[in-house]
Amino acid sequence: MTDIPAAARQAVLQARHLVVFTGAGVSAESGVHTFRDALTGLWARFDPMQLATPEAFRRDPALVWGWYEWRRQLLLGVEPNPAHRVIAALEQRLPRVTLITQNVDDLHERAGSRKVLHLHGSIFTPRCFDCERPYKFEGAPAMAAEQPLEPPRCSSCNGRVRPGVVWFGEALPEGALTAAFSAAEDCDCLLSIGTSGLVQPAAQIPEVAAQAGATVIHVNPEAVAVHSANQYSLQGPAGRILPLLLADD
Ligand code: BV8
Ligand code: ZN
Repeated sequence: MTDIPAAARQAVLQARHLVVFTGAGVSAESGVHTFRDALTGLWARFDPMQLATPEAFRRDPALVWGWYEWRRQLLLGVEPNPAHRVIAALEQRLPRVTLITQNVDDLHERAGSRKVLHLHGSIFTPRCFDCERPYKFEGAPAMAAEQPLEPPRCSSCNGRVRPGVVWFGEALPEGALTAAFSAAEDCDCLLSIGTSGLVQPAAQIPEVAAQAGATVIHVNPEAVAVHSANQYSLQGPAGRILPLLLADD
């Protein structure tokens, strides 16, 4: 049983302003592939970095759209896990919580989190690649397996519809990014859950909080290098570690 150092638990439960910063690992126990999982099927031959770009979509829209529809279909079949639920419970309990996610799923919202800053957009908000007009999905994708799928067309300009995510080489949404950085500067505790910290500029968020003097706590089955007394690496799956924060309540 991984117990949580009392000082780390206290820093979270007594935070004036807690920032929760999540990556793909927070959804792993819901059965959602992280980026570093070996992807199955058609996608095993492609590196997500090569699929999640505007160039890839221009080059082969059906391959990219098929990849996202496969992921959306998987997401429609999974549930939030205890990690998502503890994060939603912390929002109810603490004076101020800012939830920042790199994930494009809606599991935080489905677990009850009310305000989620999506730094990399959402798979559930497609729009026209040309005129940016939002597109409304007509029901669930009907994919027997991972396969290329021709994207729908925009009703006003006939452009191809693209996923509502931020691709590599694309700017992050201004509002969410500004709010995320100012929350990191203001918080007194930051919980970083399930991220490999490789993608910029999101990966700077925990560092900004640490520089501002916040206690920074990493939750990850892999040890995260910590360099000061007010940083902690809680090694283990988020679905098991996070409930310990609220244990013996
Ligand atoms: C930008 C949406 C500028 C899409 C994503 C060099 C060359 C080219 C580009 C760059 C470069 N250097 C920097 C860049 C910029 C680039 C970048 O950072 N590249 C990296 C790879 C080097 N960044 C960008 O391009 C960004 N845009 O910079 O724009 C600009 C400015 C103005 C105008 C124009 C342009 C945009 C980046 C956003 C990309 N989109 N997602 C989609 O989802 O398909 S990124 C995507 O990958 C995710 O959103 C996430 O951010 C990232 C994956 O990271 P993680 O979430 O950490 O997941 P990962 O799988 O890596 O790790 C999972 C972790 O969980 C692991 O640590 C694992 O141990 C842990 N775990 C596993 N199980 C559990 C667990 N933890 C807890 N519990 C468990 N059970
Ligand atoms: Zn259009």
